Amino acid sequence: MKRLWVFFCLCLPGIAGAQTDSLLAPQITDVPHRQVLNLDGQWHYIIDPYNTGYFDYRHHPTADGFFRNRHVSDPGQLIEYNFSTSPTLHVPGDWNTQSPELLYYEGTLWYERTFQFHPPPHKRIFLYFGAVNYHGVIGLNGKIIGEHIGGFTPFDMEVTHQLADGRNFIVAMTNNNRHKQGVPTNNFDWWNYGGITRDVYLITEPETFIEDYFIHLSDLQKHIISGWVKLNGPRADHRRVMVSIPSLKLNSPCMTDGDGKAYFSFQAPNLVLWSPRHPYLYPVSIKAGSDTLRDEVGFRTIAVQGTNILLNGKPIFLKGVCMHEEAPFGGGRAHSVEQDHILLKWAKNMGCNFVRLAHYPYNEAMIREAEKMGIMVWSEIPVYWTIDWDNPGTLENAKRQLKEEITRDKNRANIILWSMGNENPRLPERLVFMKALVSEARSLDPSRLITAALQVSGAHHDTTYLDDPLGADLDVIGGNIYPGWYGPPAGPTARFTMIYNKPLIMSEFGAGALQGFHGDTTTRWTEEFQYKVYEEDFALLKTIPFLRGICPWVLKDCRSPKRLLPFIQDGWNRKGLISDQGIPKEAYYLVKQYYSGKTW
Ligand code: GCB
Repeated sequence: MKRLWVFFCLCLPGIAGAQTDSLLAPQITDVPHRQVLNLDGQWHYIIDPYNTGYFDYRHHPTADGFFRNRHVSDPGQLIEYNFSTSPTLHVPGDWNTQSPELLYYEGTLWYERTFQFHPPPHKRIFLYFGAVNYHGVIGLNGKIIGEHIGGFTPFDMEVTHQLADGRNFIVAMTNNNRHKQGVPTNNFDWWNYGGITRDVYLITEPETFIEDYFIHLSDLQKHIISGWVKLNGPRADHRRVMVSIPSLKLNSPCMTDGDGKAYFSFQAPNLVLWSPRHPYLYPVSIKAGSDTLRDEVGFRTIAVQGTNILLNGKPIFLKGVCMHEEAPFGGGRAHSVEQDHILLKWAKNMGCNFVRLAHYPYNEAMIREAEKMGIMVWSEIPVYWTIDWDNPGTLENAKRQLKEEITRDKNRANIILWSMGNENPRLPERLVFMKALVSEARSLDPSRLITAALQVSGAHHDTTYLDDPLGADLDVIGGNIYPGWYGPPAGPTARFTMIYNKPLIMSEFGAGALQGFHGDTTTRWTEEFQYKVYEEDFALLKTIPFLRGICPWVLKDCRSPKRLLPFIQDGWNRKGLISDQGIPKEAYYLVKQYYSGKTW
């Protein structure tokens, strides 16, 4: 029954915008510290624009189609696909940049790989995907075991009883079609990289194991650390759990309740706090029965007071930059710590203590790397521009992605802001949708600040106004402005005002330039033009008394099929401060200069 449902879901675009986790296991967190078999590498693939993999040779729909991974057993047999003689793609990685014929491809692509595994006794095994963009249906040894919608968050399935001793195979149907009712919808300004874009692991756990935990500094004055631990398995209830910070000689025992959840709270005197200047992480261990899980955790508080953002009780200014999760040289989805490190290093060298990870959740390694480097993070879900506000399935989908993001990253000290979306139009139905997301985020994680990148409503004389009603529900207002690029330049008398007595982050501003193209400051696309826009923007920004952070758009030129101007754009959004080949433009040095002198 479930399998047929999957088939119909794939074929009916109306349903494909919705999210299902009916076949998925609860989300396992802290995956980098678990015992895994890494299934990255070369996977066979079949491009299937007509969804043939769901039909048999008589053109009858079948639920398991290519998932069976059949091979001819006699030479007269008709089987019109063969994974083992098909080409390969590297996992993790987008398909677009691995083969010229796939650069613009949107549709279904099947992946297959075999692996050897000997299931150990008395263990539970989970198959984990870091991300599949946008829709993934996963099969193991010929049977569908899970389905996920949403291109930037992880999911896992328990496969303890589906694994064979020895040879096993996975077949994954992946589909990156854009949908009106999807999150994001069918119109966005980045490359729709398809495929298995993040790591694939087999996770081995004891029968009862630590599924998830939350640990944070809940009281700055009293140095109270609190949180919870969730066990999964037959012996999850009424069990002893020990939370320890060995370097502080702190051990906090607690007991799980009838739902397998244990709450703890303890005092940690002499705690060294996490901050960009001193991104200190403590080894933390959690022990429950035969399972021990480790992590490195930073402790800090984040709050708002009037128009100030307080990190560990002290006002901070966020010197940021917007990013896309795109490889530093030449584009493609970034998927390795090395790539992440280069991007973050570029930001850090420019003087950043903050990055806006626009417009979707990035890979976990990126967040952890930024945490080690002392870079604070704005993390966002892809509720971008206009989406299908009235569609309950779309709201469910957005909430699910938000939950998966927060579940994965809630223990990262550097994430200070959850962003609910970007530049959404001011419609009554959008307000209802966004308010629902804000209250979902607050109930999932009351310890962080909530923001969104809002559009300004226009300018009157020289004054730009921000009065989006969503601002009333946010802790920090994000504002996107493009004077001098999409509108008239910000002249010397330009001013910015908003109706909220809250901190403002100018979450986007900037201009395009083709690196190496020089001319005068009136010639669009020259580095000089971009530089001049930045000079004018900085002059305006200095006049805003409630400004508490800025993140220019964008760190590096990024691929976008919407950017069509020949010889200048050629499929790239050129607002990067750094070129697609990693070369800084003039404006990069201007931002660096501002950040080095900035004592706001
Ligand atoms: C925006 C969007 C961003 C675009 C950028 C641009 O306002 O938030 O995704 O790429 O403008 O370059 O126009």
